[in-house]
Amino acid sequence: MSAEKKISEQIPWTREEFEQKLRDKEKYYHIHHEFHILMNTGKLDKPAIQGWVANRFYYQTTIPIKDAAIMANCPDRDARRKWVQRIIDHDGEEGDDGGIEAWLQLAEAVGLTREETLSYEHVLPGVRFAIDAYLNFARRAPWQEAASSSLTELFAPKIHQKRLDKWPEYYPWIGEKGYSYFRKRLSEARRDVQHGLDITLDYYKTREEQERMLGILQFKLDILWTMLDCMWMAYIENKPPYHNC
Ligand code: AHQ
Repeated sequence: MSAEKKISEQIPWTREEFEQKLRDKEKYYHIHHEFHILMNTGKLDKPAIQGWVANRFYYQTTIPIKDAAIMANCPDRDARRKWVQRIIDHDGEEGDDGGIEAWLQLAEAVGLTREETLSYEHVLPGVRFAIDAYLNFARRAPWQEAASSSLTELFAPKIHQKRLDKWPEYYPWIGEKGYSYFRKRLSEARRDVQHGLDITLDYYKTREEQERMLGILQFKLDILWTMLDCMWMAYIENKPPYHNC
């Protein structure tokens, strides 16, 4: 390797360059997965929408547990004061039933019962493995690494807006109460991303550490993409695990 190339690979990116490297990962975001493309062009049938809602419920209920794992590893009081809001956003508090309840409203709005959604009976094995991998990473990783893995949400407001824009036209059978979760996340995701970015841009100092962060973000992008691969097999190919056994 030439001396110039080796040195250039050691110079840390500036905060602006590092942030741009993170944002350049948008091309791998699951909004580009064919399952979401079918969803947002009105080509999913009701069982596929119901399957997505039921499987994503396991993701939604895992998020606050993941965030509590980050809190448990975080000795920084100021960071915890901000991070705790994520748990409240999902679990709710007096006067606000929170995101998990809003997702149950979405489940009922697409024709699922609360009971079958809460039972996780529709959760596909691969979806469970992907989500459990995220939780287990957050439990073991340094809290800053786990915090920065949430930065796939850099790209989330656009995907929530797309559902709000497209679903009423393509899926008029979905009840209005199903939309509150997506509306709620538009502002919450933007606030979360600002805090996650501050932690990330401060924590990773050397070029090697910054490159590691890109790998962590890719790991989380892989989780989101893999979840939809499993749903594609089950609800588009109609080949869920053991379909032919
Ligand atoms: O509804 C979502 C949510 O609450 C979160 C928290 C955050 C995290 O901590 O990893 N990520 C996330 C995401 C949510 N919705 C996903 C979607 O497609 O609706 C996107 C997902 C993310 O981008 O990580």
